[in-house]
Amino acid sequence: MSEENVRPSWLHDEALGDLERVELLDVSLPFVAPFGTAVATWNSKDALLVRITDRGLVAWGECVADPDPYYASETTATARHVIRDFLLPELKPGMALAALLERFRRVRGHEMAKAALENALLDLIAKRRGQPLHALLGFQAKRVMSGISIGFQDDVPALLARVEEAVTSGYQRVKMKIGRGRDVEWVRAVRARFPGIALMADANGDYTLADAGLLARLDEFGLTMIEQPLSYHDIYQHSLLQARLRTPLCLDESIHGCDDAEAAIALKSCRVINIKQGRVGGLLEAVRMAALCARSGIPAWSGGMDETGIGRALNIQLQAAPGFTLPGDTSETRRYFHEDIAEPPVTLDREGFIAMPPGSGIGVEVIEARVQKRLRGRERLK
Ligand code: OSB
Ligand code: MG
Repeated sequence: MSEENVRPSWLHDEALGDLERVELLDVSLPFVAPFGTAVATWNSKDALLVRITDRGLVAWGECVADPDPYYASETTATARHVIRDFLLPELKPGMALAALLERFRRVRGHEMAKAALENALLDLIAKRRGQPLHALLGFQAKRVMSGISIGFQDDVPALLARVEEAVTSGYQRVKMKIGRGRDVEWVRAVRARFPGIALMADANGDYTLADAGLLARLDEFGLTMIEQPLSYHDIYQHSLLQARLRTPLCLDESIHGCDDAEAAIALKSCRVINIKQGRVGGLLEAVRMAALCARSGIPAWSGGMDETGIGRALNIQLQAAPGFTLPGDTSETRRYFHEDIAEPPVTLDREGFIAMPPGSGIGVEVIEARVQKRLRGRERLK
């Protein structure tokens, strides 16, 4: 929350009420091209959506978990289980959102499940008030910076072509994936061809401390940061690695909330933090993390999980919060999908910025007919 708005009534006092209908929808949207990382290659976005209907309003949340546990331990199936059997049953008619979130604390972990439900409820509250989410959270609309995350390509020429396309499109920062055997020479080739661009590399946890010497060879390329070089659950070893590198490290997978961020900052495990609202338990924790980073002098940016238009809109609304000082993984819709489930699509303006979506709540309109077309399963919880 913004400082002047720390105890808003919509959060602490107003009852969410007896919601008419809550559903979980499984959708599968084919990607324009496969997305390859050190841990997996995904051909489609298979997402679990939360859909709430109440008194003429429809609110949405998107769980960022994948069907597999390769990026994170949560999956769409564990999120369904936790939302259905542990989170939603805590919601009682007289309860305000803050009280519900307090009950969520009893459930250990499962931040992606919590985020999906919290975000859908925030969308509902914002729509009831006729406000966009950034305004509900206390922030002014602004254009947000753009960045692109380019997955593994078959060879260096293909990678250079993708980077070229990104630079021409106006993206303000380019991220490339690295991993064992696809690192120093790949980065060298991109840097040689594009000496001036803001370039970073994401290893998705593919290395160990024994690779410190190899990772130090990346120092000569002036990367803005190396993201998550070591294990997905490590904070301490990253501090040892950071001490041996000139290039700033950025943590992604290891950070599940403000406590982890505080530990990483105190240990000097990283100099930058990737805030994914879906990975840290929702928009409210993400806003608190951005404020923590700002207070600590740690630049932060909004990561992505190849979301549909719903999650993408949430990530854009979030970036109205101060603290997001670097371009994130917020890219145009057409890079991911031939046809998304929400309108309008995300596009870059002439200076490479992205506008807040126009409507209330998440700000985009979910096209139910397109959801229907991509639907793989539907479960009514309430
Ligand atoms: O590590 O940041 C990551 C996508 C899926 C899972 C993990 C990651 C990513 C990305 C792409 O890098 C981000 C995006 O374009 O939404
Ligand atoms: Mg990452």
